[in-house]
Amino acid sequence: MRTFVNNHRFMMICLLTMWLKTYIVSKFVFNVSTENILQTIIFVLNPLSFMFIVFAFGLLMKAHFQRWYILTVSLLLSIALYSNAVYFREFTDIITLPMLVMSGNAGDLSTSVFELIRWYDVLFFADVILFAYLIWKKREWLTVTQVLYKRNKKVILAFLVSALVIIGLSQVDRPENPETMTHSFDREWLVKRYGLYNFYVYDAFIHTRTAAQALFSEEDDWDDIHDHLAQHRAPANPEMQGVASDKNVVMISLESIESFVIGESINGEEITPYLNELIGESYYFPNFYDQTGQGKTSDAEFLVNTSMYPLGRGAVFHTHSDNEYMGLPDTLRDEGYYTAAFHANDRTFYNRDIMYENMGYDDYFSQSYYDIGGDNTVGWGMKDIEFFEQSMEYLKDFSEPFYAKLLTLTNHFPYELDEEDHYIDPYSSSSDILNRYIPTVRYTDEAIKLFMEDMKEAGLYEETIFVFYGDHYGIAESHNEAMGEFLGKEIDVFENTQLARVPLIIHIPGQEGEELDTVAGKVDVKPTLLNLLGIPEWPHVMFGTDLFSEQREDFVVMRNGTIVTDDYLYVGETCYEKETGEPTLLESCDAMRERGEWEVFYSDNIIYGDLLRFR
Ligand code: GP9
Ligand code: MN
Repeated sequence: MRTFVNNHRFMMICLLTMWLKTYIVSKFVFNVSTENILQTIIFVLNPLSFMFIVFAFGLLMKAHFQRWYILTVSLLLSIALYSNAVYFREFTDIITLPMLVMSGNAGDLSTSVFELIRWYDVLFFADVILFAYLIWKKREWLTVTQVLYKRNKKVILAFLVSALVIIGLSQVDRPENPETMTHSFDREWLVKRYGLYNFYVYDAFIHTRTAAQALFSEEDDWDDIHDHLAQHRAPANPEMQGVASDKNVVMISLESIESFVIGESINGEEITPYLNELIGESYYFPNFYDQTGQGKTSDAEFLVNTSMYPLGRGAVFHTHSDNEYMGLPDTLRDEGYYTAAFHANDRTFYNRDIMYENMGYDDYFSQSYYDIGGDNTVGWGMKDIEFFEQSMEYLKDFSEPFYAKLLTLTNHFPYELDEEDHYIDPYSSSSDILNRYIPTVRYTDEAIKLFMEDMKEAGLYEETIFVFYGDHYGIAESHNEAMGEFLGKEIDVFENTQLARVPLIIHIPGQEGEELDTVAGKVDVKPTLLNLLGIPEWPHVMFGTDLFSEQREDFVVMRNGTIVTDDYLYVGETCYEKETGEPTLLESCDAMRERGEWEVFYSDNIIYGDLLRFR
């Protein structure tokens, strides 16, 4: 043992430092808590299993290569740790492999990323910098020796066996019902159980498996899916059928707007005065939950246009843009509509250029269609008011009926806005993000008001139905303390789930509207719209149900595995009674959990298998 250490000082030092660093970061940054001593031991040892294998492989290399290999491995592991630490700070999620292809979006992300970086982050790399320095200065002392497998099998085997023992150990402490499908999208759970590095091994496995799925899928795969859909199908409301036949459809994605701002005031000033007024004469859904995954805005677009679930890993716009879909724009085009999307961002962002065409948009009015510059930009890009003004110039000339999808941008994290555009003062709480969020939401509200006035002026208002939806959460869980100050109550699991609600407003000029408290999500938008427009559901494959249906079950499943019905909440393997907010028997949630798991499972299967090509 001693000779081994003497011969491999460099490897031993790197291994021990990386292990310690991984433990500290995983424990404190990812906020992992363990429930018993066995879990703690597993958690502490976990990173070693991966590192033993990777470092053992290095031992076989010639000394010169080995030195660089160890340094590179340490650097790569540090990068993995650091990027996840930064991402987790705001989004309380782990970066998955398909998200790496999204890094093409990095240029536009810069405003968001800078907000998350701290000067002391350089400490994440202090050890690697030190190693590099030592290699240069203390090369003699930092021994590196090649291990010849033929002569020293035992050394290599010892490493591999130790790794296997650790992996085996993490299987000992299994929960009662280990392989629920929920776990495959509970990344925090996976990291706690298997460690960050092994998570990537698992993620790579899932990646390959799902990539292969399209090759082996066949028409028969539909049978079970049809059965599932038929079982939960609720007929659309006949009274609402066709009430908006041949009207134009304007759908507006409200960037990061959550339901908690609706109807709220600060110092007597409403945060969303226009939306509040509009809700008074619209159908409003206060129990409408965010079902997006890592593809955020684009996942929301996917949901409302396909009535299928976005994926649990990465953005479906990125990973499956070649698939066959039955997009809402496509359907409307068949009905004689002209279809267009408006968004003042680069056309390739989120692969929209490809996905929009795939889903059936005739045109995409992206960044280059707008006059952008001077003082009409802030944060991520063009300010909403100008965006709507300039969009209107195109929209006015559209042939009717049309389906126009407009995506706002100003209310995007980190919620920057010039003083002169503040229609309300920032909030004052412990979170700058929440404080700044209030004026940017208010600004978008103003932009919507002006747009609606323009629609009236252009004579288009009466002939159009409007759908507004909050695309996804705006204030991440990491700001729950400030959210507690805002709402004047503690944010427990129940309240946290309620905060996953985003507004859905369906405005049909000439109709009074009403508030409908059905529990729902974006997956329900497409069937609802089809019915309002008088378009038959068949042959559309839809996981949602008409929001006006008398027979619809109150039900929503989110991509983090949370499920909500009228009576229960199922969150993180606990079943809560909604009325009391208290945990109750897990059995009470069995039926909804089963439905939820199959829902996303089948939807994922359609996407991974590209099953719509068989239709
Ligand atoms: C980018 C915009 C914002 O074009 O839609 O995307 P997000 O970061 O909210 O997913
Ligand atoms: Mn968004």
